[in-house]
Amino acid sequence: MTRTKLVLLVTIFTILLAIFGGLYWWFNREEFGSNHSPAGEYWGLKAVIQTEVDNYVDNQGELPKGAASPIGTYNVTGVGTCYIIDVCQISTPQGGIPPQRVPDGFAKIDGDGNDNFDDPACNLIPSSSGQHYVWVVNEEGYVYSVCDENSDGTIGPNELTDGLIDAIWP
Ligand SMILES: [Ca+2]
Ligand SMILES: [Ca+2]
Repeated sequence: MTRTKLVLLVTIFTILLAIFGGLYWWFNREEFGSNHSPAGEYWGLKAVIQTEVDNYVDNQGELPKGAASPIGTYNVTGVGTCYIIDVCQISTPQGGIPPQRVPDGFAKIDGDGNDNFDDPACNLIPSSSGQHYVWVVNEEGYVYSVCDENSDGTIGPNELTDGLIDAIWP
């Protein structure tokens, strides 16, 4: 085999490798991006909130349920009374959720005492309108959510269930 033929062979082999690598990536890109599924986003955010709640409890010795007084409560099905989490208290100074950049998945509900933005001392706003979840914490510090499943702007009696509801996100 001449040197030219060898170089040609190696070049062709390299190009084929690149093509198959590209195809492999193309057909597996959904799998690689699975964290962007509703379930991936929901559980990812829940884990972040749980970490920030844990940090807050460690640092402050109390639940992040409002600066001056508790924002409000929801009675989560199968869990019991939970406090609405103050999004500002899990945003600073611990820093897991950057100030002014609340991620998707935090709902703002008309009226007082019913969502994560309702602490009068908190000036954060949701990432956009039409979000579905309000995040709460029970007395033991475990994070749960309730969901405005029917998008009517309230958390009704049938919407007090923890977890990703009907793949609704955010
Ligand atoms: Ca509200
Ligand atoms: Ca509702």
